[in-house]
Amino acid sequence: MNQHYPFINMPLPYDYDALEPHIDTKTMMLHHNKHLQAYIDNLNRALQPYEGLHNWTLKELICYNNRLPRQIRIAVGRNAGGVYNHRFYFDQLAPVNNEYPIGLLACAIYKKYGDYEKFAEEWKTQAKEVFGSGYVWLVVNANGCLEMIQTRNQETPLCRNLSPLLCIDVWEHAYYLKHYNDRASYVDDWLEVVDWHRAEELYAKATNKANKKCA
Ligand code: MN3
Repeated sequence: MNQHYPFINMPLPYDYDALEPHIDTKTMMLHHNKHLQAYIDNLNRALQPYEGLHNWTLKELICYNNRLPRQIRIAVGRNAGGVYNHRFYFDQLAPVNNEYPIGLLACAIYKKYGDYEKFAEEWKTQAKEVFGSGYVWLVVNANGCLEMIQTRNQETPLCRNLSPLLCIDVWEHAYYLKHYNDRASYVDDWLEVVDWHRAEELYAKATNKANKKCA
């Protein structure tokens, strides 16, 4: 359901005010109801005249962008990326109080970064380094190892043999109403509402898929 045209904006898996006081209600409403909705509307609008594309999944639209009619490649690339990235962003957040990694993912994080604080510090450094609009992702690479990567605008880590576990949206609309220009304090707040259970599930799937243990 909702895997192909016409894409619809699914309700959040929690209330708009569920991430208070870390991420404020108004930001969540605008981010989901206006920003993500606009990506969905623009994607549907670009695809509407092309019936042959109506059963393409979001991932296909992103990864096989060069097979699309030339005149909609840019629009579909940007907007399908925006839909994928925002769905991922919202789905990984949770109002529950589980602010530390768990399970095998926790082991992998501590092995690579030393401890949670060092992981968080590196995450924050990466988030601050994104120039302009974009995201930072924690991914499992083809060797089964954790890696932090940055993507610009609405580019995604899909199609690159990477399995995303977490992403932080550092477009200003994700934090400006509450945090103004203080991206670092937004990162601190974001870390309080990460759904580490979901990240751990994604990690298990990703490492099975890579079929390799990170050396
Ligand atoms: Mn956004």
